[in-house]
Amino acid sequence: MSEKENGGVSRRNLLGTGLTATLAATAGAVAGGGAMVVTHTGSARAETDDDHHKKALVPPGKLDEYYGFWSGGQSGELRILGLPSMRELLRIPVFNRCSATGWGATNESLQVLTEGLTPASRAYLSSVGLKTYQNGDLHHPRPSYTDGSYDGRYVFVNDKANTRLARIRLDVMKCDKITEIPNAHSIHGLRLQRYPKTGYVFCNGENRAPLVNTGKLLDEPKKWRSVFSAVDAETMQVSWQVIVSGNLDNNDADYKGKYVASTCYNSEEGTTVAEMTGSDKDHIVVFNLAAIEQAIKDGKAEEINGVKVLDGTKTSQLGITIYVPVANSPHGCNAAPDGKHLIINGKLSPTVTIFEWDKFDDIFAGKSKPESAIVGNVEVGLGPLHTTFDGKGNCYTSLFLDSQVVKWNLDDALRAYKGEKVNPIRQKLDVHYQIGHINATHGETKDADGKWAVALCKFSKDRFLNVGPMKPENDQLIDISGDKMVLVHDGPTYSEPHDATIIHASKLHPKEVWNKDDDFFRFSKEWAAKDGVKLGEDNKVVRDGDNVRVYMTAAAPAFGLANFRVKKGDEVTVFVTNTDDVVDLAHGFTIVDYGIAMEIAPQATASITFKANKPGVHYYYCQWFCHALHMEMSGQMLVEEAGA
Ligand code: CUK
Ligand code: CUA
Repeated sequence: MSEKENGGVSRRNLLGTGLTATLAATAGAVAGGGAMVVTHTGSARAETDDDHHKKALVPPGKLDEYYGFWSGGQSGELRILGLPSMRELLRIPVFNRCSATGWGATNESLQVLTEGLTPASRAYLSSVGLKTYQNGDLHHPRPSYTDGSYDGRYVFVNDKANTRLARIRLDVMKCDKITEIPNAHSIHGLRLQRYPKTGYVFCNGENRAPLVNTGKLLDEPKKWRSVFSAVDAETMQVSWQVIVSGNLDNNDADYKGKYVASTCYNSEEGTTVAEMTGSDKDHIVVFNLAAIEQAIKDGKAEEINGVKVLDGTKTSQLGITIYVPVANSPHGCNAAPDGKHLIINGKLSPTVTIFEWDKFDDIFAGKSKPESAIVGNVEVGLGPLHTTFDGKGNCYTSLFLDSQVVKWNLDDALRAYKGEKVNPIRQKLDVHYQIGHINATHGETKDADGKWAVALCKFSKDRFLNVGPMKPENDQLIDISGDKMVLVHDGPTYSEPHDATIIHASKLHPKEVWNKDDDFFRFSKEWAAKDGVKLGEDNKVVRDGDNVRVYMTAAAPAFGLANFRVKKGDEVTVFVTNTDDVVDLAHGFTIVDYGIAMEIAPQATASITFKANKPGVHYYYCQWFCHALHMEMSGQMLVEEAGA
């Protein structure tokens, strides 16, 4: 590395960073010069931007300190990034179809994708020749909690496009449950119960629609409803729902397990932009969990589509919700890690409004007015969307219109609201461009550690090579560990991360290989049991009328069956078990000219069902490079003409 590439940083400081490559280069230079000049160690020097870039550098072979769970937006997938390197580590297909893994085509994935559909959707999909939806719009990945800390069990994600909630198992990084939420329309805001644990998953039905939505009330939008849902995190069944006035955008839960709050940008209950932004006030709605559970027990709920639904509108007498007016069109809703405060982001208003959770006690008890929960209001800049936290009393709010992140101090904001002459604003940092979410390391837990924040920018414009009219998004990494925020990395991403949550690597311990008896393989296990076949041992073709079940192993570099023979018109299910017990030794199974492909990770079984309607010799091959003889890992499906 030349002196110029070092950016003028002295040898002493390079040593201080502890980068082995640099160290070696420096040692060489020292030896060449014939003198040991490692002096001044420990002397103070202001950090430069260059130092920050180096902090984010993860040299080859070194591991990241954090896992980031990245929303894939309209791509429908979840992604795992390593931080601070911002390297993409894995894509987890959820609502999308995946060519590599066969997600959406394998029986295992179809079980997950279909079992939670509502009867109405199942009927609709089958009428158009589909088993499940082919797309999704995944905005909010949220890891499960125990007592306000990440517990490493699951990540939950919403589907705004097709009103679903999905769960990803963190031990194997696979989606294992998807539930379509009845009575709601478009799940947007999604947050989890923090205390005592997750518990409930809170899902905001963003759009107002007729309840029940079967073709009536088409021209009476005032009678349409937005519905809030609580889903049981273990069973993934809807526990209860609450009808609200207005609509539901983003939500968050407190740290005591008592309340959930949600923003509403359409208190007008309009259907056009002009109507929805007509009034200069909207509101937040606060849900009282104990009161809701009591009302359900007391039989106050109406059962709609198999779910207990309560009236939580402004005119309800149940005492389960309160409505607090805030400035027009609020968006983000973020519980601070101090456990006491809730930040509502103004969007159309250049302000954030601070609430104190405990004040809701007296409001629900009828002892004080809803507005009494407001304990601060800060003018932060234009287009505040979301806020994250460093655990040291500072808040970081994204400003969509200003393309900035504003750092402000919570205590100072509370004091300023009481009339003291303090300015809570600490710094504004340009980001590129039009930032949506911002999220800091552990910022949504009581373990917020104030190290890094990611700014998820909607526009990248000129930040990357021009790739035509569609540009990548730009996820920027910000060092928030010092007094000043410093931008350290530009990260192009595919459409469209709305949000990300970041977990320290010490919190997660994914398996290296599958447990071959995992319940994820229940489809294959059940069929194998019926057919008297030992998965992973037997290689066998079972004919059962027109149904043919082909069981085979995959052990590098060969499939257990060199070929199998079926007849045109047969319904064929191929079960492949990867018997290799070696880290990272995945196999695949692709049938040429049949549109069939799936992944089989170490010790996994995957299966896929199709009609053998095309006679001929069709090679199957392993599409995951697994061995020096990977190219040879193939066989033939021989499809006879019917009656042959
Ligand atoms: S929302 Cu996209 S920027 Cu769906 Cu969390 Cu705010
Ligand atoms: Cu097995 Cu490539």
